Amino acid sequence: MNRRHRQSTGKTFYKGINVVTSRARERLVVQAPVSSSSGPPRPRLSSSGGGKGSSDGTGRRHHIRGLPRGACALWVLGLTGTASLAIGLLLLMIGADHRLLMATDEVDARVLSALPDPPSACTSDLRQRIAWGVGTSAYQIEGAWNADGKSASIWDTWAHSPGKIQNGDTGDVATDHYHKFEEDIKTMAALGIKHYRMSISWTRLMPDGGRGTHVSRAGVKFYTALLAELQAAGITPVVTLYHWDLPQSLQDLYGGFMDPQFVDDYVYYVDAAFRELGHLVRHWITFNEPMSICQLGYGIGVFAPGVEAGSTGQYKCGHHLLLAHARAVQLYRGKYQKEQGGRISLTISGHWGRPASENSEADAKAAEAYVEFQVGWLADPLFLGDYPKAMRDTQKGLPKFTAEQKALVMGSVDFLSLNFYTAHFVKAPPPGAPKTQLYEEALHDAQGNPPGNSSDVFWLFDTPWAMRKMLAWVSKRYGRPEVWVTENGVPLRDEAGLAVLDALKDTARIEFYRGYLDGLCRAVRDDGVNLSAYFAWSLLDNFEWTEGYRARFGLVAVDRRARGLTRFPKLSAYWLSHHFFKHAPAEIACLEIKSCGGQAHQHRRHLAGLAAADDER
Ligand code: PNW
Repeated sequence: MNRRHRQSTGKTFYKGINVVTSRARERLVVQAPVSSSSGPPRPRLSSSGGGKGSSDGTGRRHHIRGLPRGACALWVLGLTGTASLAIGLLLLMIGADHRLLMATDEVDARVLSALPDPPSACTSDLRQRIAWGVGTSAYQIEGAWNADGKSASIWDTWAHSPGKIQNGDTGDVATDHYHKFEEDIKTMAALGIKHYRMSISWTRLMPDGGRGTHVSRAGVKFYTALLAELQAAGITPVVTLYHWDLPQSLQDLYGGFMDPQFVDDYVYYVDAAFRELGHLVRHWITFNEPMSICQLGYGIGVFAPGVEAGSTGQYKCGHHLLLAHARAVQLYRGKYQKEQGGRISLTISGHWGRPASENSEADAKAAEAYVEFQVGWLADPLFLGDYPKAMRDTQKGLPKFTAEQKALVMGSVDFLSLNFYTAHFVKAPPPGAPKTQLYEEALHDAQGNPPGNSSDVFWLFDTPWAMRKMLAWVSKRYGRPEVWVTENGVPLRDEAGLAVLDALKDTARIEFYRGYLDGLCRAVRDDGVNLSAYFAWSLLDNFEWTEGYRARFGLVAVDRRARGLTRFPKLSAYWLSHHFFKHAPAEIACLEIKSCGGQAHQHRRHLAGLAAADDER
């Protein structure tokens, strides 16, 4: 994260970087329905004001009978250009929504010809071997912020404070997943999605937050219904216990993550989650992105709760977070793991560091330190037992682990969960910089070029090559652990502000996934990375933190202008569905048994193909 990060309503928000690709500007014209009737919208679709030249004299050449989802299915046809795929996907869609009816001769040839490439050849083998899924988080999608006894989290408070979020957006309603979860699960099932990373809202499950407080029956009822519905749809949940929505009461009481008391409150909360919901969950994540929580929330203060305590605050927060994580894992392993048969990890994040000058050794050294300071800060204690030496040697505010704490933290993940989005440039610190500064982060090189095409958030560039580098780095540093990529995705530069149906032909997002998945595949094939799972971020266009609803990471668009927050799968959803989601094995299991870490678990038995055969031998 760059220090220049400001809340996006601020003047320093990065604008004016290049548009992702010109392809993203291509747009289909969606026309009003031929006959208007009451009920849901029934759009017509054409590549360029279609409907003018009707082939059958009815003016219905491009008409899609049925709901807006019909428009998407039409693109699926074009995506592959093969009738068999079209029929397969149509059956899939029809199975999910009997109202969808269409015929192949209604497909506009111009739509067919404008569709993007298949994935790289490398991925054809990988796609059956690892789990593919999508991710969301509670505050970003649920809404119902104060329904049924839920209390305020720090993000409710932050979003309700004027000037913190672009456009004054809040998560009060979000995508209304609280009321629409059944529909969202149907959409996932229709797309062949078998793995879903979601989070639990602490204040929905335990409104008063801390030790000794009650568990909300309404909260348990909601998550039980959601998890049961997923199970019925054959979708495996991966559940994050904390995706940034700390109870406001704990922030008020003692400053949240800044106080060691946080550890006991967190453990009390997760105990309730394991007890109440553990029979429906076999994959747990304790915290999402400690880097974002601690640096943005307690270091520079641009995210809730907005504490500006600098690097000392950031490190203190990270320390308590790691201890809370390790205690939660200890609890899970001791009390629940045997009976529930699940696994647990913590989601790490970090940008790749690219030396600003390829030939500068000083920049290369700085770039290495940059990755160590982001990823190593939180992952080294989990795998190697302490903070990176470079940090211990230079960072005064970095707390020290006792021997007992080191033992507790080390080995406290059953696999490595990594969110990965982008690379930034890194330079050697300028002359005269303090000894504590080992690098300088930059969004441009000396020639003013960004590390890749820009997106709709200032910090994310399209750098597919960096996926491979980052995976290879963590794999090497931590001795080839089992790795899951738990987030990866992009908001397109010119997607913001588009009417929802105009945003569905997101070919630039397909190109993004195409590139990153090739990088991912090469990391497995050429660098021996032991990958088990990949989750695209995100299922839905949702509340993108300080960006509000402007930046859209979704595979499925949500029409915020229409009543009902209607969902419309984008072209990228169909592309990922066809090429990846529907090939995923039902279980998430380690690709190479011999190098799987963590506990012995039955997941290993479910391995398809090569890895299982290897294990038998
Ligand atoms: C992550 N940065 O957030 C979160 O896990 C998601 O909830 C979020 O929607 C997604 O990535 C996309 O942003 C980040 O400034 C937010 O570098 C900001 C940064 C990184 C990750």
